[in-house]
Amino acid sequence: MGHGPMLRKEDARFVRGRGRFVDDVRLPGMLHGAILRSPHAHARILSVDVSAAESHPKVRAVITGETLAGRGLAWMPTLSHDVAAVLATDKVRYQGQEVVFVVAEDRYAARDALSLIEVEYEPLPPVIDARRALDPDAPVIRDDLDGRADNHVFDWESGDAAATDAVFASAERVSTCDLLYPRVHPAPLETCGIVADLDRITGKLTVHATTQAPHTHRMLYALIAGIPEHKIRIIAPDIGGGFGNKVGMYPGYLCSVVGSVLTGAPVKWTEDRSENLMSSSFARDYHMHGEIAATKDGRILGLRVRVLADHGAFNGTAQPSKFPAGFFHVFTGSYDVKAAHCRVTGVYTNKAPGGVAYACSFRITEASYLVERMVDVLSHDLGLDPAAVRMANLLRPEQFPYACATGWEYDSGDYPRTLTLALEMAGYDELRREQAERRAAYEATGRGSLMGIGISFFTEAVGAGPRRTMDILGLGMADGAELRVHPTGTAVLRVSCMSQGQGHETTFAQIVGEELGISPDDVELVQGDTDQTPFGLGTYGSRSTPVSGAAAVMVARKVRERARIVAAAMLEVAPEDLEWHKGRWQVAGDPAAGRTIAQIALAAHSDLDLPDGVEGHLDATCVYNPPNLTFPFGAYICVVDVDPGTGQATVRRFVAVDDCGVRINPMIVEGQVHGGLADGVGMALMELMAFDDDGNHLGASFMDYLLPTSMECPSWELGETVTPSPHHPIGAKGVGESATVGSPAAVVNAVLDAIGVRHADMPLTPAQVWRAVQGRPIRPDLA
Ligand code: MCN
Ligand code: CUM
Repeated sequence: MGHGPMLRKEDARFVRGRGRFVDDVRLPGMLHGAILRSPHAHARILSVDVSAAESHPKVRAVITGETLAGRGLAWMPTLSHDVAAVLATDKVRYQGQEVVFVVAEDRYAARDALSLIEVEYEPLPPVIDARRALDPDAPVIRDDLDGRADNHVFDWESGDAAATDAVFASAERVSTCDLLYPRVHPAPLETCGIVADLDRITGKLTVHATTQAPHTHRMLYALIAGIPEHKIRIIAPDIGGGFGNKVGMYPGYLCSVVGSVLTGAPVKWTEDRSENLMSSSFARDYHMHGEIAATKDGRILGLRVRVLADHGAFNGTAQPSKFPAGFFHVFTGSYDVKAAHCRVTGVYTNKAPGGVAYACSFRITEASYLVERMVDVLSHDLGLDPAAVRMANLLRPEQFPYACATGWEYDSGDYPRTLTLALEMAGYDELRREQAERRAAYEATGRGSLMGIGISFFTEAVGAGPRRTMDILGLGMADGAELRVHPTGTAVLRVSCMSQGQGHETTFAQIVGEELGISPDDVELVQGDTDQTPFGLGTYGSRSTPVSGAAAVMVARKVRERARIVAAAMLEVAPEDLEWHKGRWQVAGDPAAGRTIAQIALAAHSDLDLPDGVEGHLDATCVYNPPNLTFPFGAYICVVDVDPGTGQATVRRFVAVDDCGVRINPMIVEGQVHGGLADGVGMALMELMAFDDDGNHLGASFMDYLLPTSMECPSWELGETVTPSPHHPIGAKGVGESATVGSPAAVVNAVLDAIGVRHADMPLTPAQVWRAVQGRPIRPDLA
């Protein structure tokens, strides 16, 4: 009844242009905000003169850092135990930082008024290269923090250092490599925006906003602005892509709220593309030193990693609070290693804050890229086939549940089966033969193109998370769900998570349909409105299926049990005499005597005599606290053609075999994988947030920050294996970030395999590949 490749309900409105996004919200008397941003990466603010802007005939309010300071709002807490400036008071700390917020009668007037503002800056030397951030003479960025004498944010480690050192000391082979996972940006098509509306009579704040986590935002407004939480309603309408960009709290949101408080009118603020790219949460920026220990025949023994993490000017990463490096410590990946250890040092730089975004699964992107690159480096050094090295080291099915060296318990997997399928689909041996022929021809004639085959095998940990170990701002990561079946048998499910394009209206209806034996068309999803949905932490870290999805299953099962009691009363039998069969409760041994959910729902609202203690109606609530994360995995194989003369790499084929346990909607899962594979091609070959030495942002438009299009992507070849999660009620694992996590390494491995180079950093643009072919140093900053 439920699971299967059902077409997406939401597409009926999206393909007709009838989606309703934040920028479509128009309230009576609505005003418009615009932000004056810093042109400097690091500068002291000497004076701010807004008098000319204030006298603009259409300007209704001008908000400066001083205005906010008067209300105790110039700084806000981040999700990572730091504070971030809302509007700068003392210094600006990155180019594009928010300095003044203007509220005017229309958007053009607000923008015009920005040019009337005079800010006097005293430029300071910036810290742009994270590797220089801890130099003794580096300028101190966060002199606002008490007693801060350097740019150090945190040190964090995981794994057993001594055991790892011992493994390395006795290993036959140690390969090392320095890798940069460059700064990239989630770049959703819809930028961030808000309409804030404070009703001065009721005291109620209604916020329409682009948010992946409406309930978390409600609490943040309560904590930051001091508005009682029951007087705050967050509405997230349709969202045009989030990708982690819409998890955190941005200055523009708070300024719009203050603007509404000051003017008594609703205030809309919508970012433009450059603002989104320059100031909203970026992703990655991990400088990694990897070491891999192995026997001379390629048996992996241990991994050791040092990371320098560029967190920008404020530590605003959004992840479970006990994990400052997110889930990076899953870096042993899919392999059975004896010991592993990582140490991560976070530093401040004069760049925008962020770090955890872009389908990252809380830094598993970085971890997966690291280990999959290191396995190829090892294979290269030992002269072994990278597919064979992976196959020899993959965890075996009988090792699950598997406790890895850094403390995770992988729930389930059959890795060799998945890799074998991918190799078969790709025709791996034939590809290697073709590669050898092409290389021989190229070497003989100096002409033609080279080809490369890149493999990656990833394991993710998604679905945060168990309350006992995971929280955000002290909130345990459990999700509520409410389900109500109407008298005529159709149902409404209310959830706390928030779709940004993942198709939840369809898949959550399918979950309930499957559990209750009704059509998914008869189940409506209510999401993205805190006044109408139960509490929960939101959609990121691919947690919707593992957590809210499980809550939906459990609440439907509760309703089903309630229905059983009603059905028993209808059929005048004991509830124990009933069995659930193909969507009905029926009498064991008498299949003709049964009742569907629709029949039961009507009876539950009727004059039927119900047993004592049964209240009638057909509904339930539940809160799901996951016992563990889910561990989806997959094997990816990329085939590229490289023109050594121009350095141009073209992805010819991409085979992706994903295992996300039971698939609720296989078509949507494939769509998620397609999107993530495109992300991987983009990051591996094109995407880069670049800065010059002064901290000027060099990629603040889509002319400079290059996103992949269908022109750069092949026709994806997908396969699947299904290893259910043993602890999820329907065996499903999250999949929304799998392909973004797994694919960059496959593309990079393929390009480097083609040109026979041990390592070069992303993005492998034609210029970079050409330099690598020529044996010249790679300049990621100039990519
Ligand atoms: N699904 C399924 N069977 C499974 C697993 C998932 O049918 N075994 C379906 C789900 O029901 C859901 C979709 O696949 O419709 C993704 O589910 P899940 O893996 O639970 O991920 P989330 O819904 O929590 O989505 C979050 C994830 C993240 S964190 C980022 S970042 C990302 C991603 O989703 N952002 C996206 N994919 C995106 N896709 C779109 N279109 N837009 C974004 O902003
Ligand atoms: Cu890290 S991006 Mo998603 O978790 O929203």
